[in-house]
Amino acid sequence: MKGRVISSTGNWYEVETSASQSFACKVKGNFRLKGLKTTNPVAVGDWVEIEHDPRISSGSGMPGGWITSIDERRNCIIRKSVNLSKQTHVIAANIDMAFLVAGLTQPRTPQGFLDRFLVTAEAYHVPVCLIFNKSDLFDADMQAEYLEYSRIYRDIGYRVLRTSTMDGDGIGELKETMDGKTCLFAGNSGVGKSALIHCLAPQLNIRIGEISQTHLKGKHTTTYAQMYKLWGSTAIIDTPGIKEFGMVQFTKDELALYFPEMKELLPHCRFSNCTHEHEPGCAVKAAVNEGRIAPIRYKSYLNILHGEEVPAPSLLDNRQERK
Ligand SMILES: Nc1nc2c(ncn2[C@@H]2O[C@H](COP(=O)(O)OP(=O)(O)O)[C@@H](O)[C@H]2O)c(=O)[nH]1
Ligand SMILES: [Mg+2]
Ligand SMILES: [Zn+2]
Repeated sequence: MKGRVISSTGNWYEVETSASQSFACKVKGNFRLKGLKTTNPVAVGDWVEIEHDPRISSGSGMPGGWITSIDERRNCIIRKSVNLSKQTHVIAANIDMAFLVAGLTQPRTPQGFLDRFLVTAEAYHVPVCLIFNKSDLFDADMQAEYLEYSRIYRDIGYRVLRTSTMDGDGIGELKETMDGKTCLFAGNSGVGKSALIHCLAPQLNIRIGEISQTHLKGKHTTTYAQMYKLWGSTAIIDTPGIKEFGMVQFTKDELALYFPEMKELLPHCRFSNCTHEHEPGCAVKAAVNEGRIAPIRYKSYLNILHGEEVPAPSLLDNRQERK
């Protein structure tokens, strides 16, 4: 049977089949040995092949089974394993789109945060939709700022939406954008992630990004991602307990590859190891000077290059709200 991993507690994986039946599965032993330097061979979001086995029981009441194979992943999000520093832990796999909820007011999301998030998502091959929420609070200046942001980010290939959970602005468009996708919501605390999820699926009593009481009671310090169905095949992956995401290891000469508007220009720089900062014959700088690259994006590039910005934002819902 084919199914999708919707939650995991380390040893057990809950797999939902296309017939909406859930199985508590274990992974065949030889699987674990197959080389990969990850602490978990299977992650939430993975598409897997399972075999029902009545002898297997997790005590959860679900029928038991074995995961016998995993489909190739289109992308995955990883972090360094807590205990074994050389190993990585796959947090979630096969994310169709990450939604970065941003604020222009109450709170404001720094633009450097947006760009760092986008760089990280590019490195992970996860498409992004930017959501400017709380549009009911926008005054004329913020509205102008929103239009400027949407022009800049749409130009380089990102989807940009404006929403309000108060008056319903843009919620229909957001639903359309999410439809049929496995989504991940991120954004700094207070921007309205929980409110948006509640708007989208009021029937679901999920508290995205918040560690549930049951998790807190457990002795595990690590919590695991969980997939929730919103409607149809539309789902959201929640990743409680993970604050930082700064595990994308890229070298400085790779950085421009994660700026879509710079990527295509790179072959035209005079020097193949151009940092696009002060070299002569730099195609990126020429594009900035000619207005083909937004100055704020170039500034973010330089900030990240010099590591002067705030720590990398999480591609995962962050935990700042937890006291
Ligand atoms: N005015 C306004 N307030 C909002 C909107 N969305 C959320 N809020 C409020 O912003 C605060 C933080 O929202 P919450 O969903 O908890 O943010 P989270 O930390 O990103 O999950 C709450 O008081 C919400 O009621 C919105 O579209 N407009
Ligand atoms: Mg929240
Ligand atoms: Zn250059």
